[in-house]
Formats: sequence, structure tokens, C-alpha cells
Amino acid sequence: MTKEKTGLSIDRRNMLVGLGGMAALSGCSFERKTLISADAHPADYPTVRAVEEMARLLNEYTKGEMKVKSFAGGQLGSERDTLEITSFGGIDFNRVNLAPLNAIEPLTGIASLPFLFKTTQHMRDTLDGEIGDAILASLEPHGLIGLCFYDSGERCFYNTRKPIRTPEDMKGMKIRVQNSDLYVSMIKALGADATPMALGEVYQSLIQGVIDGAENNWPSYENGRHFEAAPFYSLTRHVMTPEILVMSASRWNKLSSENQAHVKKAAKESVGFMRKLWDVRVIEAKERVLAAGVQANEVDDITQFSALMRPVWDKFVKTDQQKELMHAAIELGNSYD
Ligand code: GTR
Repeated sequence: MTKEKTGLSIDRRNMLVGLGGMAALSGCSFERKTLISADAHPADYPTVRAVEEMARLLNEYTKGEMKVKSFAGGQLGSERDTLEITSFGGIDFNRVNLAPLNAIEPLTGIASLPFLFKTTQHMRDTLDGEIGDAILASLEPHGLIGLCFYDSGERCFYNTRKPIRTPEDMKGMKIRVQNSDLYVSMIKALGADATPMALGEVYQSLIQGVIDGAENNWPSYENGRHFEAAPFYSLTRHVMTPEILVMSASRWNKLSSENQAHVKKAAKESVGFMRKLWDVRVIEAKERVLAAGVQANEVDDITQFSALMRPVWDKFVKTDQQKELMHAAIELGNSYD
């Protein structure tokens, strides 16, 4: 593994060596007793707490055999970097957003399509059922075992300049997106310029004017203090791309079938725990940023935004399997009208 390939800093590489990560990377037989998990968010964020709950359950089900230590706050690198390391065994569990997986597995693009999900319940039911299972299963050929989805709420645009009420207001704005071509296309379709960037760089880039805005849910907008630099939060609710918990397939393949079943069970059971934390966190984050002076606005007519998404859907839904899942998700949505 070269620094050029992963973009990992020397510190992070040293940390992984310390953790025995290099042993896994180099294929030597040394096995870490304690598994490690990565998350870009800080320790109190719902995703981190949910993975800790998964770890607690796993430890209980395996009678103390399986232990997980979590490395929160992006200590092990950006989501793109840690996904690469996870896929070849240097990290065991990784909680990321689905967006950086769009480039790795096209099926993940379905749950990232703008304006696909009508409500939170539609999103949850889609991911809890066969559609979600097909997306999770699609990751195995890429060295990742998809374990479960967590909520990530509705993502909206925020910027340093003015309220966005129509797509016209976004013209010429530089908007940071996650590392996903689908997101880049979505921004272009809205008439703005897309700047893919790791989450950890967004605050500084807003302050320095490298970008004019970004898009995220209330908790990440608050947590990253982006609201201080970009106080206009416009309720476009354009995607509900979920979070996902993945495990390294190379680690998974070394587990007994009993322990594999325990991992799956513990992960699935952490979803309800996460959703409870999430719903509370959304309300708290929104209250905090509004109290700090954020100006939130509804857009004039959301169909002005959604009508521009056709080319994005056409570009990223190509295969028969993608089309099948997309239609199934749309059909499921009809009961939420
Ligand atoms: C958050 C998400 C992170 C990351 C971040 C981003 O909502 O929880 O996993 O994807 O957005 O925008 O980079």
C-alpha cells in the first residue's frame, strides 16, 4: 500500500501498524484479537453509538470472544480511504455513507437517487426489505460485507451567501459534495459547480471561500460547525442517502458460521437503537443551529428541483438489476402518498 494510492498520512499508517492492521494488509497470519471499526463522526454521534451497541451485542452473543474497538472522528482517515483499507482487511468494520460506495458498486446508486424516497418511512421500509438486502449483498465482490443501513435523514443545501429558493439561486455556486459522481451530476443538473471533498475539509473551505456551500442533514451541519460559516440552510430534502455499516470480507471469511450469524444479528439489532438516537439528534441539532442564528427556508416549489433530476437518474440507472430495484422502490413509495 503506498501513500499515493490511499492518501493516508504517515500517522494514520503508523496507527494501523500499531493495531496490527499491516499484518492483515500483508497477508501474514497474525490476527488481531480486538476488531477495529472506523467512523468519520465523533464519539457521541448516533452512528458511532450504534456501532458500539452492535459491538456490545456481539460481545454478548459470542460470550466475550469478539470485541470491537471503535476509532471515531475520522482518526483512521476519510471515508474513501477507510473503505479502501476495509476492502483489503486493514479495518474490520466501517460505518460510512452510501455515497462513497457509488463509485465501487453501481447498485448503491439506487438508494442515493435524488427525490427517490418520499418519506423517512418509505426510505426505512425500502432498506429494511428485499431492495436493501440486494444492495447489501452487492458489496461482497468488492471485498465488503454489507451488514445494515442506518438513517442519515434528509440532506439539504446550505451556503454562505443567501437562501436558495429556486434552482436559479444556485447558479454559479460552488457546492461541496461527497466523493460520488452521482452527486456531482446532481449539482451540475441544478446549475451549480460541484466540488468533491472529504468531510473534514468542508469547514475550512467554507471559511476560506474555496466553496460557497455544501449539503447535509441537520446533525452533520451542526456537528461539523458548518452552520457558523454557512448560515443559510434551504430545505431542499433532495436525497436521503443512508449510512451503511460494512465489514471487511477478508475478516468475515475467517469467522465461524456461528460468529458470522452473530455479527449479522447484532448489526441488524443496532438499527432500531440508532433510529431512536437519530430522531432525537435531528431535533436537537436543528434547535441548536436555529438558536445560533441560522436562517432556514422552504424552497418555492420543490418540483422545480426534482424536474431537473431526470438526466441524473438516466445516467446512473443503467443495468436491468438497477432498473428493477428502482421500480420496486418507486412502487413501494406509492403507498406513502
Ligand atoms: C454525513 C454522513 C457521513 C458523511 C458526511 C459527508 O451525513 O453521516 O458519513 O457522508 O455526511 O457529507 O461527507
